[in-house]
Amino acid sequence: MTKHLTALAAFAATTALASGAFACEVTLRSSDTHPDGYPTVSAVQYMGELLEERSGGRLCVEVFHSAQLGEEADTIEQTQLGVIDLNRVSLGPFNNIIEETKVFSLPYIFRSVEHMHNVVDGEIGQEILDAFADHDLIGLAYYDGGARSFYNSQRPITSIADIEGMSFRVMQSDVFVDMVDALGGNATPMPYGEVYTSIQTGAIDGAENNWPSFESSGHYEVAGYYTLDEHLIVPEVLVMSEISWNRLSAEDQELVRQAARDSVPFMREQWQAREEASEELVRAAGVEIIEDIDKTPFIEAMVPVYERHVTSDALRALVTRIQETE
Ligand code: GTR
Repeated sequence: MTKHLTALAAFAATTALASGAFACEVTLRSSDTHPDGYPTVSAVQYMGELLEERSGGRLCVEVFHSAQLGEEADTIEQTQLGVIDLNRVSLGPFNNIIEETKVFSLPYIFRSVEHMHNVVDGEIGQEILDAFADHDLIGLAYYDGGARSFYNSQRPITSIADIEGMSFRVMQSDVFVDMVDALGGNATPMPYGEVYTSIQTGAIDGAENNWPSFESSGHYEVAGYYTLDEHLIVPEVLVMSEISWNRLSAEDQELVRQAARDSVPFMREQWQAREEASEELVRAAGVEIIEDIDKTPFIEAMVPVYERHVTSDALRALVTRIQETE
């Protein structure tokens, strides 16, 4: 009888597993502004696969891409409140909330993407992730966001003089407002989802972003000039709501942390491939690309931005350590 029951139970368990009835005790809802197939979206989906596999199907992730859960600044608040569990966002929109994140958002703070990797993969990167804990968030991992450059609908920008009087959308961070001001332009902080129409209707002249965002947002259709001044290399970040985090056991928290870490190399590969593909598509569409820009005057123009935002000994020390990192 017992034997019979055990066999039956085993059968039931197999069928239940196969039909997914035992799957996903916890489903973490994750937000992303980008469309399906974008490297950040794929990376969090991949992280979810790792998590599901390693938890025996108990812990799952569902990615709500294409800003289905809202624009970044709003989703950050929702994540702090525990309405959204996971959020993949640029570090930029955190600047006005978590002071330490400003150092990674300073123009030209990173000499190259490789330099950025060396910093975020090391102690400084971890210290800044840890700073999220004071703001109801758990910093899990950094993803790539390439280098950001200016694009506009009006004219080729070949030097700072061309920026004079032009208006650019920036992410909602005072650092970026001051950055555009320092170049003689007018900055308009606005949600990502409003940029296309704003350029199209002439409400603003342009914006700034990396190749994959310039392409996937369609902004290249309305802004025909892209100047590779590469003023920002802002990493992306994957954060979790502390409220959702505290609902997990210590073991499950570690599974989440590790899956996030393990999604980073996957993300970097995806990113590189997408950067190339996006660049190819934008060039083929006939956008005028202004390359070989002399960055020195741009870098020099950023002194007031540093003076304005690097205001404490702690921030100054972070900037020096970043600059000293190979
Ligand atoms: C993208 C970034 C997004 C978002 C967007 C923006 O490069 O991946 O998270 O911050 O830029 O400019 O709002």
